[in-house]
Amino acid sequence: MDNSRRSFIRRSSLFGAAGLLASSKAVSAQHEGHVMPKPQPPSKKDNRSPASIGQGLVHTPDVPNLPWTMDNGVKVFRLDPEIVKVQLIPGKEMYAWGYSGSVPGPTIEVNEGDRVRFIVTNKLPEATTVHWHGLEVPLNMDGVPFISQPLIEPGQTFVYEYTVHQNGTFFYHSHMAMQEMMGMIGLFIIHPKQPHSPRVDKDFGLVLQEWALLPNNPIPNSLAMEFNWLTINGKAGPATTPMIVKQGERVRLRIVNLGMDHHPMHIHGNQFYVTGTEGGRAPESTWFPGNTVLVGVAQARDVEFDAVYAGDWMFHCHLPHHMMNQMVSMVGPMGHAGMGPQTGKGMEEGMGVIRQGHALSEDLAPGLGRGMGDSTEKERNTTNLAGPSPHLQQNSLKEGDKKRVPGYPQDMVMIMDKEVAKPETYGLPPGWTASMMGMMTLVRVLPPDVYEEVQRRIREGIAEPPTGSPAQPAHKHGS
Ligand SMILES: [Cu+2]
Repeated sequence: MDNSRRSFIRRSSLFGAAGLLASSKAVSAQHEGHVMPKPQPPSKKDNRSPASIGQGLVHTPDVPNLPWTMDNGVKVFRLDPEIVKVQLIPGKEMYAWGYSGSVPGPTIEVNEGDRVRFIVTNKLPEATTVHWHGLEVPLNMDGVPFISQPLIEPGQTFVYEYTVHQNGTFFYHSHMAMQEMMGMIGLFIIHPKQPHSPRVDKDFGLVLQEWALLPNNPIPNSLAMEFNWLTINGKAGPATTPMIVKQGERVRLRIVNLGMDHHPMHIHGNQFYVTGTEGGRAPESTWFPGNTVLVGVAQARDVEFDAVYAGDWMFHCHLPHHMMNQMVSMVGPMGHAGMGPQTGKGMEEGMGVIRQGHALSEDLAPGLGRGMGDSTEKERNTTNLAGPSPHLQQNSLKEGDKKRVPGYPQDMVMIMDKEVAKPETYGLPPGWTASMMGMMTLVRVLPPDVYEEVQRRIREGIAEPPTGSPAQPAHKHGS
């Protein structure tokens, strides 16, 4: 190996260990949502056309629906681009850009054939527009600055109005690239005039996003090509709210992706069929089974399955680096007396200050934006492993012996059961949160009695963490 190659590997920060979570502060066990006021749900009286009854309303965990009012047969929405404080997990917040108090923006849900109007008042400090991704609308409603409309300057209002004649899973987003990277996307669901068959009982919407957050900086680095926070509906595991399904129900998951990476989304314990794309419903003759669906950038994928197997089934991106939180290569002295990846860049490199070379050079590109300076000094006697963990200590080698194992250390275990407890987590086994990081959530297929109990807890707002320790579960899940 020549010198430059060796130095590349030494300096590379691609091989970081997972997750370092900062906060040990007590966090409210309430349903952790976005901080801004949430839009109210639409009123019952003029709610849905008969066509959508039986389709089930789409539920987007952790994201509100956008309310609307009727005006002479037109559904009128207010959709305001603005800055939103987002809690990725308890103890980790960022300022992203979204719509009407939510990142991703609130879910728009309408019926095929609806006339819709969007009153967009720009509350950002820079100009924007809204593009309706996949919708067949007149050019002057397409939301592309200069080509289809003037920019919406800060404080200005622009009104979009058109009739939707498609159905399926669509989305809206800013048509300014860097604004997209700041979070400006939301779901746009259109229910069909003729209900699809077979009907689904539970219909969920999931928005995949990725963020690069430098240490101690709550503002995403929209220039980054590497990402250390991966979210579903604005939450990273284990803060993603599980999807609750009664055993035997048919489930649809609608997944959209707007970011720099494609995400192979994988479900455990079930097979599904891809039943729709960003172009709408797919003919049944084209369906084929799988358990991983690649959701590419700018794509939508609908998958459906009959939830016949009771269990808490993971649904997650299978890219290993997307199954982590706050991935940084400089978490403690990984190279310290061990045989794992080398660390130890300084704060300047970490913050993107370049003294020589360029940002994409062999020396800098892998590590830019990943240094943590003062926590990486080699003489500092700390370990990557968060602990103590009874599992790790029971049959394990002595620390000195571990460090002679090539590659050690890699993964770590962190339990956040209490911090993320909410009604939807009722009955999960102690320690469940240790297996949930990044772009991960759960489809909880529950026997009727447990399902009813979770529904009761949702209605009454009861959030309790599991009791007992991971080593000695207090009770078996589902019993
Ligand atoms: Cu991914």
